[in-house]
Amino acid sequence: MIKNGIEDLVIFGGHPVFDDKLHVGRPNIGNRQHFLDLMNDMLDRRWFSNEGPYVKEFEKKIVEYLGVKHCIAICNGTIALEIATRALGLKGEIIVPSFTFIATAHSLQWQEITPVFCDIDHRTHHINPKVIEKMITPRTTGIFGVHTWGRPCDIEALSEVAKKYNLKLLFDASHAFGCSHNGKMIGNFGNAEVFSFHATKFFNTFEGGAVVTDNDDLAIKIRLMKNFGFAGYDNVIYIGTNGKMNEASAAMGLTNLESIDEFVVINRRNYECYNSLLNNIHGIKILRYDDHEKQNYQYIILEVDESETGLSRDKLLKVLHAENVLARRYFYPGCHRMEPYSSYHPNAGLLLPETEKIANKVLCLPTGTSVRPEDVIQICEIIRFVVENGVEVNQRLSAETKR
Ligand code: T4K
Repeated sequence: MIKNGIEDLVIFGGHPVFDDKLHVGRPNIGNRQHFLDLMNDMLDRRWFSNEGPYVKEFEKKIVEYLGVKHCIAICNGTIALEIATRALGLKGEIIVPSFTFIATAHSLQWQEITPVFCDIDHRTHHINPKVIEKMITPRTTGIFGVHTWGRPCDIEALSEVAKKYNLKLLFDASHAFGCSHNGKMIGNFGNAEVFSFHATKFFNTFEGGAVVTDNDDLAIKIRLMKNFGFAGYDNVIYIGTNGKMNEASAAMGLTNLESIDEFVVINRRNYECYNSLLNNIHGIKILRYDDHEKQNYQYIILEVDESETGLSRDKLLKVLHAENVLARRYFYPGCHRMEPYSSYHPNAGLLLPETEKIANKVLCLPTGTSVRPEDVIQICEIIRFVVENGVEVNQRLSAETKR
């Protein structure tokens, strides 16, 4: 490692370990030529959207891959959440974790449904089913579980609460494409599950998403709603929107589906490398995946315990960014601390102690097919070096901030 003393850190005047920026969320890309061939055919065909042949094939392949009855491809995950919510007839209040990407909450508020933020279990980072019952009111119509980091939330417990109170259960499975729970692919649970296929996701269609469900009537409704509510020419039977996936996205999806196993192999290699190099650093905990299930290993998640490292997550982040390692604080500061929610309920944090604790500790590191093992080794060496010199780095950063 090239750092002999803390003055070698870029933040104190040294040279960066990486010349180019290393991002979290660099897209995984399948066979380029295959994609370009599909694009050529698409241009020849002059069919770009509106249930084109690639979208139909893509939906069929997703149905086969997940073992679900229906897949409706959508233009992105946020619109997919909105459409699924509306098609399920949800209104009033829906219980959601605050520790999630803002789109989970916004997809509800956009429809004037109130997201009621529920605390997480700090061990799993998932909505805590034990707390949910306390948040149910006569206005509650549903629960959103989020399979954060691709690890399934407590599906059985959530299903029980939903059944007991006659609530709909929808899963935001944006992180969990290609993952399983008890051997069954994510996509098969609750009333419906929603995926994001955004560029930064394990599996991407540039922008994109899908709703998957086994419910025939719900699937028909979603399919109509994503096309303005049109049921044939000149006949609109629901309020709808434009949620259609375009053909270029579907072609990217078809291309990437063929390489999905290779993406997993690379992500797993990176995860194992991170895991072995970081697991004995005091105050740094890496989130583990259950190797008995199918995983996509897309998120390398650390919890930084300042009482042991001597410096906060935010200071570690600052040092890493200076070295061109663009780690991210997903999902800081929690939806309840963002607008409009923080104005509506300024004291919501009092009911979300675990969310607040985890949102202040979590750091997400770069992985994916663009990240090489030698990059991972270097990133881990920087982290080890900074934590080993945590007290000194902290003091110096604090002194510089005061100046
Ligand atoms: N629910 C959950 C739980 C979600 O995580 C998300 C999306 C959704 C719902 C909504 O699904 P979508 O409507 O997005 O399909 C990013 C993504 O934009 C967002 O899709 C994702 N979650 C979220 C976790 O991360 P930002 O604001 O952090 O994006 P940004 O622009 O900072 O990009 C992230 C990193 O990725 C950057 O470091 C650069 C890199 N990047 C990004 C793009 C777009 C690339 O290298 N290439 C690219 O093409 O939200």
